[in-house]
Amino acid sequence: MPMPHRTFAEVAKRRLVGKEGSDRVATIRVLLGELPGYRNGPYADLRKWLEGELERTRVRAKVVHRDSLQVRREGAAQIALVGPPNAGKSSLLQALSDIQIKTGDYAFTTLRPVPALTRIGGVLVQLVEIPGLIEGAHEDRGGGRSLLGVLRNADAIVYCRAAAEPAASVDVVLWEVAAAGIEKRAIVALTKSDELPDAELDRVVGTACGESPHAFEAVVPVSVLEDESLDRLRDAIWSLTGLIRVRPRRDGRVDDEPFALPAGATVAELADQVHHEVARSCTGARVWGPSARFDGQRVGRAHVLVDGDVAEVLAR
Ligand SMILES: Nc1nc2c(ncn2[C@@H]2O[C@H](COP(=O)(O)OP(=O)(O)OP(=O)(O)O)[C@@H](O)[C@H]2O)c(=O)[nH]1
Ligand SMILES: [Mg+2]
Repeated sequence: MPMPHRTFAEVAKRRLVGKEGSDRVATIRVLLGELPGYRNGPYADLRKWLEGELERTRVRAKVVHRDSLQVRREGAAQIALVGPPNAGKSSLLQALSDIQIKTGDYAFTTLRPVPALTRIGGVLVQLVEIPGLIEGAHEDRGGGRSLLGVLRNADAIVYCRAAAEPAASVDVVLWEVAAAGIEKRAIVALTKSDELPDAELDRVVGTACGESPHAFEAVVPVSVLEDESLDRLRDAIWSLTGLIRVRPRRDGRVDDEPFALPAGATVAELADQVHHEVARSCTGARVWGPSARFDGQRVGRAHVLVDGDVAEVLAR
């Protein structure tokens, strides 16, 4: 008995997440081998889709070759990590995801933008370390223009600064980003916070923004040695995305995987993410959580959802 085609499609998509190049091609080949050989119907459609993916993966591999700085977007949002050399960007990337990346006690360990996925409250968010922004980057020193190009595509920025270093250590990076005309929501991560005693750290948090004209939404001390500080950074990064998490409820069961929706999203928009068809027939929802006045409140299509809600879409 072959796997139901819908299940197969889900499994296939899951197995392809985060894979590129030869790795992705190999996975697609295996999937094609597992697919029943019907000539029409849903399995034939899946075959067509997988063959298309094979072709698109090959094209992308060539493009990546020519312009290796492009970062393919994945997840609900893309957040850039920038900062002076040796600030601990790669270490944060590693601590927040499961990638293995070179870290080192010297400048310019990382030479290209490195993406990694991190899960925040059940939603995947892409982090990208953007290394090597040096003075003159906006005039293309050190290949700065394409690095700044990657930054321009991001949704928000985490400026990384070692807590024990002076505030001025991020000035060059701030200045280059501003000179490139890039303005985005941003926070400061005060990295390696374990290197300072608490009292000293409090003082640094209070003065972290220095003379900088940038408005930071938060200053978060963080150490890769302290899981709690990493969770606080995750929360701050989530706020930067401007998204809300809503968990769908179906047949009395709450799904673990939330939907990520733009802040201010309504029940109708949630229904649209569940399925376009559902959006049309949706009459409202039952809501649990912060936007509900009581558990299971019946609301209309225009009800505005908030982060942490659980909603059961009602359809005709
Ligand atoms: N004590 C302590 N050391 C850290 C922490 N995070 C990073 N480091 C150290 O700081 C050094 C630099 O870390 P990296 O993660 O390579 O820094 P980076 O910003 O990626 O550096 P470049 O890619 O070279 O620009 C390494 O020796 C790390 O072990 C931390 O939370 N605490
Ligand atoms: Mg690095």
